[in-house]
Amino acid sequence: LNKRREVESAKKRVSYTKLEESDLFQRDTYSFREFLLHPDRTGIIAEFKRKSPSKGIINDKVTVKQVTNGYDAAGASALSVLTDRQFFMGKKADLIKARQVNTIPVLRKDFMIDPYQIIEAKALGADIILLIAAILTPAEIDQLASLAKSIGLNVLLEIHNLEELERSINPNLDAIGVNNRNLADFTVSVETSYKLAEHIPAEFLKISESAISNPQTIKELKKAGFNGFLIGENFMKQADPGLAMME
Ligand code: IGP
Repeated sequence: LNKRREVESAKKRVSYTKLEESDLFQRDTYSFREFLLHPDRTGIIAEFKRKSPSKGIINDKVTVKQVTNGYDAAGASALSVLTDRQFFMGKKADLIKARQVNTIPVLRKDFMIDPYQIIEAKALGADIILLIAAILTPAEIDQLASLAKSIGLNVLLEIHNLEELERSINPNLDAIGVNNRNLADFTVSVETSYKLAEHIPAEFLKISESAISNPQTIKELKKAGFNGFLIGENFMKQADPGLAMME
């Protein structure tokens, strides 16, 4: 068993080294803050998502290049790309593609639970990683966030209630995202964002995630102090998501 463990950890070291030597890993990442607060950008983090557990297939007829170039042209501050295959029909190649054909920050949208995924995220071209408070202990969040910061990645922590916010907050985070969708039962309410806004300390960027479907909501979220708006389905369900964002 010990021998076996040695072999496994040697293998892991080799694959870590390979990731760290890749060109994408070596690049300097974009600053999430700079693009979110840029006066010529909308604050929208526009998502490429073919399928979701709550909606099934949303759009499987568009390409990463077509959609993300459209989002950039429409003023997106960042792109969000799902890499989870099982629930979202995403793949790692989607993230690499989004990075190669755009010059704005890209968020790796996945369920990150292991340091390996953080190293891998950078090697796939991500600028931002997502940590979900509901599935991680405060110690795990601290460990993953500090690893991410040490290699230049921006960290977005997703929360759904006050308890998750209070137990998870730490100085290695850049942004706090309030998910308006309850991952336990898929119900949505933008009220969740309004309720939690005042509890997020001023040094963190404030993001509202999910179920945002019109410009009026964005206006109101801005008034409540939000800097970023993560939008997926509302754009992706259109034949031309980039054009839908423009309108
Ligand atoms: C986008 P919507 O309702 O605009 O498609 O939501 C985004 O917030 C949602 O995809 C999301 C998500 C997540 C997906 C939020 N948190 C965590 C996967 C994992």
